[in-house]
Amino acid sequence: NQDADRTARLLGVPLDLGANRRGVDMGPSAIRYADVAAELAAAGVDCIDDGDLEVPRLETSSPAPASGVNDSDSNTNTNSNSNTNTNTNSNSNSNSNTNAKYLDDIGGVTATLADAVAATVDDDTTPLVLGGDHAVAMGSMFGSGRGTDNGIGVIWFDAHGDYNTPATSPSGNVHGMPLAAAHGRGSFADLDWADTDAVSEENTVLVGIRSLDDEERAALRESEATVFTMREIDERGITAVVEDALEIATDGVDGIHVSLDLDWLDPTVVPGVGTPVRGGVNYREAHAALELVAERDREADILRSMDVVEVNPILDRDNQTAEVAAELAASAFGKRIL
Ligand code: 6HN
Ligand code: MN
Ligand code: MN
Ligand code: MN
Repeated sequence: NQDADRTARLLGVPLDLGANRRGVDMGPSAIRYADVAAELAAAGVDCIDDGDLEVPRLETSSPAPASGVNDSDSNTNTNSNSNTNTNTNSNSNSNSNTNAKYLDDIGGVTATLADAVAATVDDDTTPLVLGGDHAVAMGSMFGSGRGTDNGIGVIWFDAHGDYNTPATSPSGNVHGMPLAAAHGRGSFADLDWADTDAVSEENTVLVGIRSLDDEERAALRESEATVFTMREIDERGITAVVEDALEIATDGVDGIHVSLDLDWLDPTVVPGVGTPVRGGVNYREAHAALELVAERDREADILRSMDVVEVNPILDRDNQTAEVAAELAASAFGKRIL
């Protein structure tokens, strides 16, 4: 054990409304079963487990929003029934969020999570949010950045960009949208639960990306975010890329949020994810990346919050994806070999 000055607070969010695969709601349970608390203890981190947030069940939720907001983006994907809308509110385009399934319920959960994350950070404790699908990261980021003067940076370890909006999403699944929401893009700018000041766009870095939708790619290109694809990792190696990511993410902000989608790794290492994409980082590269986060944190106290998401026990084998999630969280929180 190393001496630690850090306390982690586990916040489980068994949300699957943002993904189209059922099973990711069991992620928090599987990560606890993989003994994340013991992994953190081995990193010298005290661990408080706050249990799980209450999350609406898919069976009793409605995918359509109770109240849409206007989306000014060019919109090729919304339902074709917008003309038959009885239009009880003043928006002529009030159906534009119908292409974001369960967005109202997800907004409720992320607002609650944001409060819990903000309170945890205020308490000088580091939230470790256990997903759940990647939509939970909205709550992590909005809460972590709340009340900061300069916003926070974000490092987004993922196969995907998660930069769709309700107007551009080909699937309607909100787990493909959280980073766009953090930047206040599209109709997210009008949703009262989306805190568009929490995250600094220019301090946002995506690492290991290998799957983008066409409109999502265009939006990322014109954004101020930095994208390091797998190609950069092939050419320059994981440590050089993550050093750059840390430099960019931490510059002039009040700390960073680290968001780890397990599908960042190669599916041969982590079979238990709902949207696998071949060609991800291997086990050792993943650890090197998160160890670099911890190293920078020891120097400059940069890590405000983290989430580990998209663990799907139904698709997993012998809980190995949950185990990798727990181990990687420990690396980010400072576990050392020597
Ligand atoms: N994730 N780009 C696809 C979509 O449906 O928007 C996939 C998103 C995957 C999201 O893995 O967190
Ligand atoms: Mn992903
Ligand atoms: Mn993701
Ligand atoms: Mn600290």
